[in-house]
This record gives sequence, structure tokens and C-alpha cells, in this order.
Amino acid sequence: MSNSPETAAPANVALSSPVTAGPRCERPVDHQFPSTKSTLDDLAIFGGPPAFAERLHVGRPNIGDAERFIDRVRDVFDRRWLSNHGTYLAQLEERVVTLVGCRHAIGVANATLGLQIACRALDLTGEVIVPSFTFAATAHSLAWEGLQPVFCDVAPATHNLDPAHVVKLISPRTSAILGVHLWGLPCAIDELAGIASDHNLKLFFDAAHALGCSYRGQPIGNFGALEVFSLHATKFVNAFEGGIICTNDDALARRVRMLANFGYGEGEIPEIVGTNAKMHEASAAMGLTNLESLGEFVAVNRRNYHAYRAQLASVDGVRVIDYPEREDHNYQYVVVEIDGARATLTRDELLELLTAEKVLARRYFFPGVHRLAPYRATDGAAARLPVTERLCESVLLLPTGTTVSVADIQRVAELIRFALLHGASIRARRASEMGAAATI
Ligand code: T4K
Repeated sequence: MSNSPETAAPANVALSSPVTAGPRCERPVDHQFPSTKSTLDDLAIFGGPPAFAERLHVGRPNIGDAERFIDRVRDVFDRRWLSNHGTYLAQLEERVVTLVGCRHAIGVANATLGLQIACRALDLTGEVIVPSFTFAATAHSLAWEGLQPVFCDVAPATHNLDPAHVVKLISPRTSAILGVHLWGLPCAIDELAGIASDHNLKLFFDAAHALGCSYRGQPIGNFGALEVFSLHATKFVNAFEGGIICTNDDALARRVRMLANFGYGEGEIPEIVGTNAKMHEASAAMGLTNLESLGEFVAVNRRNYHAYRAQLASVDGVRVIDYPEREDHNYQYVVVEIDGARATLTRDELLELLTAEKVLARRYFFPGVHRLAPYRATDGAAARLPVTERLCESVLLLPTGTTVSVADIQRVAELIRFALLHGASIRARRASEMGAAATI
């Protein structure tokens, strides 16, 4: 697997490119744990002490001004208005409208329900073209609405829908294209809009990752028929759970509001079949409070992203995905690709090693939605998704967010560098230990 020479010398790695301290981190540095690994025995998979006392997470929630949130919840109690388009939801929606610059922002209980409502609001039928390299919820929302997801490959640089492949998948049953702005990187929106218009298809976006991001200078939330943000706990801005549907279409906005609220319009009697996808006031207060710290969250995420880039730049076989500086970005995810041809360990071997050190990196998204049980039998798409298949085997997300410090990142990068310098020895020792265990 590896072409890289293995260094015999112990890796007491000196850090290059010091990273300047930025905004506050909520976790103190734990000094009692050794910051470097000098021999294989130091690795936690071989019985050494883990590099971190407490686990480092990918999706640790960013939390803004907790006191202000608690004051708002007290106010909710005082006024005894807990749900059904309360004042905090109205404020949250207004703030998103201002941030995104769109005409309508509609708060919902979560983005999955938001996508389901989108399918209804757009009257979709038959097949919808969607990437497989995404969280299961994207495809589930279609399947839940009785639609067939048709899995499309993605572009290697952005991990987003490949427009050339989209065209090939259009059939007489296709009613829409659902793009995902994965990691907050915008899809090839203009190309997709052209294809949708040429073939008379609806276009909408799963923007779960993309609050605070832009495409050609315009905020995400303004494209396609509508876009759906997630405010889940692990997202850049969270409302515990939540979603926001943004659109510039007045009629569509009205329909979305009705669908999310049992079919009620302005009157006392439901006009259409609707569901209950309302966001309650505690969630709205949390979303609003966290939105007020958006600038700080971006600053911390951006600092962390650049720290990882600097620390991992010289590590052979590791690529940190690019976020173009000319666009707004939330830097919520630090996404690395482990190149199977150049790195001395596979992504999964590295993940096992990091997990033992209490670095809970994540394989988003493994094994690819087209390989999940509900879709495997119906689609059989693996052969036509070569980029997706490669990414599902090579992508790893590293811990970041306001609970991760630059010192943590230096330590994570040291671990990765040490592991890949000594990959062949690590693999050989692991194999011999497993073999010995199997014969006991
Ligand atoms: N479209 C896309 C592209 C998405 O990524 C998602 C959601 C959706 C649509 C649907 O949006 P929502 O309906 O959720 O609004 C997590 C999230 O649950 C999910 O929202 C998210 N994508 C996905 C990428 O990640 P899991 O199964 O990986 O979550 P879990 O519980 O393993 O947590 C991840 C990490 O975060 C762990 O290390 C623990 C940590 N964590 C998590 C929570 C909830 C905390 O430290 N505190 C917490 O409160 O799916």
C-alpha cells in the first residue's frame, strides 16, 4: 500500500509553523499527559497512556452566551409561550433573513423534516438526483416522502455533485436535483441551475453545513427554489435541534409554513395536509443566542483550520480540503483525505490509533449512502460512483470547534505525523499482536 520510506529514527517531532493564539478555547490544556510519542510503546494502541485525558470530539457543540440564553428561557417561562411561532422564533427567523439576505427564513424542528417539507412544497415525484457522499438524512428525507434517490458522483476537489454526472442520470421520472453543500463548500450552483432549467427540473439544496458560507459572494440560502440549514447540536450554530428553510419565493414560503404547521394558513382551519415540524421557543432562544456569537465561532474555527493546515502541510499522504479564501466560510469541519497510495497507514488504521489516544476523529461519510441497507438493493450504484467510493475510504474529520485549542491541534498533528512516519512498523506490530491474541 505504501510507497513512503519509513524513518528508523524516533519521532520526537519538532513543530513547524507556530500558530498564533486566537479567540478563547473552552478547554484547558492538560499538561499532565505526554505531548509527544517517542517509541511505539508510547502509543495507546500498544498500551501507552493516551495523548489526551479527555476525549476530543468532532461535533462538540459551540455555545454562545449561556447567561443570555438562560435569561431568555426564564422569559419564555414568565410569558408561558412555549411554541407555535413564539417571539424568539420570530427573532431568530428575522436574524437569519438579515444574515442571509433572503426574503424568507422559516424555522423548523430539524433539517431532516425541513428537507421532507421541501419535497412536499415542491410537489416532487419519482426520482431525485442526489449525492451519495452525504449524511444519510439527505437520502432518507426523499425516501420518507416516497421518492427514489438516484445517487450521483461528486467532484474530487469539493466533494459536491458532479454536474456532468447529474446530466447522465436524468430520466423521464426525474423531478428534481437535490445538491448538498458539503462541509459548507457550495455546489457548482450555476451549472446545476442551468441543467435544472434545461430539463425542467426543480433544484433545491441541503445546506445543513453551510450557514455563514457564500457562493460567488452571495450567501448560501439564496439559491435554487429553497435551501435547508441544520441547527443540530453538532452544527456551526445550534439550537439543540433545529433547521431553517430559506427561500426568495413568497408562495413557496407560505406553503412551507403551512406544511410545517399541520396545514394551517392564516385562518382557523387547516387548508392542506401538513405535519408538525415547528421549532419551539427553547430551541429558538438557543439558536438566536448562538447566532449572536457567529463571528467568534468563525474566528475559532478558522484559526483551528489554519493550525491543522500548517501542522499537516508536510505530512506525506494527508491532504486538508481547501476552503477558498475569496468566499465566506464557517470552517466548521476540518476534512482530511488520507491518500491510500502514499500514506503508510490506511484511514481506518489511523482512525483506530487516534481513537485510542482519545482523539475521536470521524469517518464522515462511511460507507456511502448507496451502500446502506435501505438503498443497496434498489440502486446498485457503487460501480458508477468511483470518486464517492474513494472518498468513503479516505476521508477523516478531525476535532475542531470552540472546545479545541491550538495546543490540542499541535498534539493531534504530532500523533498523525508520528503514526505515518512509523506506519509499517505499527501495522506489523498490530498484526503480530492480533495473531498472538487469536492463538490464545
Ligand atoms: N444533511 C446533512 C448533510 C447533514 O450532515 C445532516 C446532519 C442533515 C442533513 C440532517 O440535519 P438534522 O436533521 O440533524 O438537523 C451527527 C448529527 O446528529 C447530524 O445532525 C449531522 N448531520 C451529522 C453529520 O452528524 P452522528 O450520528 O455522527 O452524531 P453523534 O451523536 O455521533 O455526534 C457526533 C459527535 O459530536 C460525537 O463525537 C459526540 C459529539 N456530540 C454530539 C452531540 C449531539 C457532543 O459532544 N455533544 C452533543 O450534544 O450525526
